[in-house]
Amino acid sequence: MERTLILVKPDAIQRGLAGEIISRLERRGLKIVAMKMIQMDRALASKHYAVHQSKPFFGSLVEFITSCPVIAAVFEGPSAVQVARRTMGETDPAKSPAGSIRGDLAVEVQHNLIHGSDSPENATKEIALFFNASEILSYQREIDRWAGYS
Ligand code: D4T
Repeated sequence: MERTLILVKPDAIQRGLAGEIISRLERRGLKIVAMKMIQMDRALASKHYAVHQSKPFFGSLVEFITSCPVIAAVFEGPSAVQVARRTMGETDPAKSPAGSIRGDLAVEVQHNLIHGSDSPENATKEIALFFNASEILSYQREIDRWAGYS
């Protein structure tokens, strides 16, 4: 079982696509184990995107991600990182296959609707940036029992 950090970005919130995006990840089979709406500040955005600090798009990326509230969530499931990334599509929506979130709903790289961790190691670090351990609630055992798996 793996966990990944998902951010539903400001463009998705403004366009009213949060439900659609969360729903696609849920329908794929990932379970929500934590979720909150937050206004990211520059400090958090800079930490989250530290790897891009030297890139020319860093400034506008931080402006964008702090421009309005985002939904931060932790999704859990087998190979959650890869499953979420495949469901999202490529970083550049223009290169994303139809059927993916970005391939169906976005056209430009900065406004690509959603963030998902790119490795289990980064997922652990990113989840710790946004959530305390006590905010992550796993209902998996109850869900499995309800579904007759245990
Ligand atoms: P995030 O991190 O938002 O899930 O995106 P990805 O993991 O898919 O892609 P990334 O880390 O390479 O890029 C982070 C973020 O920067 C924006 N971006 C990216 C941009 O505005 N201009 C660019 O040229 C690139 C490559 C989009 C996502």
